[in-house]
Parts: sequence; structure tokens; C-alpha cells
Amino acid sequence: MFPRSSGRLEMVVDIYESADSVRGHDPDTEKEDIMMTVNGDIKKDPHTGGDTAGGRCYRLTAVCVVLLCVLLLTAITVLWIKFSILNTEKDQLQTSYNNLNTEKDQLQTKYNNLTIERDQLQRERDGYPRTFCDPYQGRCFWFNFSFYYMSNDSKSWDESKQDCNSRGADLVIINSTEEQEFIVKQLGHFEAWIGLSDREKEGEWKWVDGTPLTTKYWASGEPNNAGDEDCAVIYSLNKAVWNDKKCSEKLHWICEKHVCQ
Ligand code: MMA
Ligand code: CA
Repeated sequence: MFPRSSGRLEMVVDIYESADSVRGHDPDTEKEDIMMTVNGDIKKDPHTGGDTAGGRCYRLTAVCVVLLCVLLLTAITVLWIKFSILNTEKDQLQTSYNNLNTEKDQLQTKYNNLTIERDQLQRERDGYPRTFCDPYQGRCFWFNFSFYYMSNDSKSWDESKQDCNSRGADLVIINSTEEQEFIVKQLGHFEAWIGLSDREKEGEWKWVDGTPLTTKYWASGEPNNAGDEDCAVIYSLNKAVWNDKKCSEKLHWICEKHVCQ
């Protein structure tokens, strides 16, 4: 039955529950009329004047699907936001973990150095002389018949001299161009105390073993005693040169120990 109504083709499906009648139902009371236009509109049953059961079911399904979609979208959005927050938190935790790890390594290094220093001090207290070369505190090298120690830390000239003495050595005494060029190569761009000063008498430069200065390698214009400078440093100015500086300044230093000393 496909009657035409107001120019539109309407499909009317009358379902008669004939099967039900077979099962003992009255087909007249349980008859359902479904009228659906071709363009999908649900039409009211001209006999009853209200929505058909199929139309209501269709609308209910549509509403349910829309609701489900909205629910799904909300859930996805919430999950995505949570994921983003967790991701940011993860990154922050990773950064603080890395920072803590770096800090831990630094503390570990400090701890190791302090342990070495403590052991050294204990050995000294027990009467053992300080070892000349401690690779944790500086760099050690040798040249001709001498061992050299170049400090990692910085101290005044007096403290530096004391450190060398505690190693059974003294601040370096330079006897040749070869020796000082070799030392400067180890120094790189640093400057370091050498065993030369004029603190006893201004202008009378002496090595730490008391010998007067003969062969000099002062930088041009030095020593200038600028603001009372009585201690000498070595540094590189294309070649190895010396400068006088205030003895209280904290700088690296170089100890020298003769092989047969
Ligand atoms: C200048 C020069 C030196 C002096 C230092 C002190 C940078 O060099 O006057 O002779 O010893 O300053 O820092
Ligand atoms: Ca100077």
C-alpha cells in the first residue's frame, strides 16, 4: 500500500500481528500502524491522531545516540585533559629527577674528595708525610728530573707555599725556558704562583730556596709593583711570562719536587 498524499509518496506499513494471532493474541487489539514518509518524517496515524510506537522508538534511539556521542566526547575530552596534565607532571618530575641526580653526583664528588682529604689528614696526624701527587686535588706531571703538581684550587702565595711544603716539595723554581714553556702548556689559560718573591726587600727577587733571580722572564712592563705586588705568577702570553701580583690573591699554584729530593 503506497498511497499518495499532498504530492508526496508515503509508505504505509501496516503490521498485522498475524503470527501473534496464531499464538492466541487478538490481532484487532494488538494491531500497529506505522506510517513513514519517504523523506523520513514520522506521520501521525490518521486513525489514532498521535505518534506511532515506531516513531517514538526511532526518536528515542536518536536521542540515545546523540546522548551517547556527547557522553563519549566528554569522556574523551576529560581523558585527554587528564593525559595532558599527567604528561606535564611527568616532564616536571623528570626535570626535577635530573636536577636531583646532578646534585647527587656533585654531592658524591664532594663526599669522595672530603673522604680522601680526611684520610690524608689522618695519615698526616699519624706521622705519614703527605703524598706529593694527589690526582684528586690537582694535575701531576714530570719534566727532566722533577715532578710537578698543579693545583685545582686557588690559594694565596703563602698558603700555596705551605701546601707544597706539606707535600715534601716547594713552589716551582724555574731554571730554563724549556722548563717554563712546558709548565705553561700544562696551565692552559690559567696563571699560577711560582716560587719567586721580593717580600723581604722590595725589588730584590729571590727564589724560595734563597737563590737570587738571574735569568728573568718578566712580561713587558713587569714587575711594576702595582699596589704593592711581591709575589710572582707565570702565565702564557704566546710564550711563558711572569708578572708580580699581590701575595694575598688566590690563584692556582705549581709545586716542584726533584726526583732525588
Ligand atoms: C695588570 C697589570 C699587572 C698587575 C695586574 C694586577 C692585568 O694586569 O698592572 O702588572 O699585576 O694588573 O691584577
Ligand atoms: Ca704586576
